[in-house]
Amino acid sequence: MRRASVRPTIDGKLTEADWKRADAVTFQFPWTEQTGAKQKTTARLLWDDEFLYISYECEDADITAHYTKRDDPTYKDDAVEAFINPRPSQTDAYFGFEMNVRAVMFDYIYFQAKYLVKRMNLEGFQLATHSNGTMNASGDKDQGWNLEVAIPFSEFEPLNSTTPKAGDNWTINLNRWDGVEPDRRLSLWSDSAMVQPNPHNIRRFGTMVFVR
Ligand SMILES: [Ca+2]
Ligand SMILES: [Ca+2]
Repeated sequence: MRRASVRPTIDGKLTEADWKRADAVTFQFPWTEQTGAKQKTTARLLWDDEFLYISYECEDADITAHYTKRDDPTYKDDAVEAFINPRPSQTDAYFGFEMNVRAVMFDYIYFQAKYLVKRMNLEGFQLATHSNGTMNASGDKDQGWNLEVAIPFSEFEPLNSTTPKAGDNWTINLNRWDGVEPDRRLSLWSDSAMVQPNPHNIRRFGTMVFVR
């Protein structure tokens, strides 16, 4: 993951030269029983001294989202997620950020795959989306939507109070929930190896390397 040369403007438009240079990952669909179109997601990461930046480009022919309040179950909408473990020497806890196309944040710390502490609320983050299509109108054909988020490194303090430097590794996964029941799909960067569609498996997170 490269450093940003200029702080991105968090507006949901991925026009920055740094985003164009950033390495891209695309999501896989491990659960063959899920039905509906396998719509492509491309995610990118950047960092600087203060923030971790994540962008998602989601192809989407039918954009839908209903939840509007902090900590609503945004994963039931068209949504993307970042699961972040800033201290890979432990596998007990990680941060979850689940964000829908309305730019609503559901943030929490998940502990021992049992205790979801949603009263953890990020401060100082920026989140924006940009849609090319119409939300909650199933009669037409949409193109897709983007999401752009900046998370201050200071917010990872409960698990890691040091600001990352070049050469550090964290582990993460990036996910997307897409579609309307019964045609609903979970895709992700690193296969969680769960039997049912479920992204929560910290032992299967991928490695994110901070590169100068
Ligand atoms: Ca931007
Ligand atoms: Ca929260």
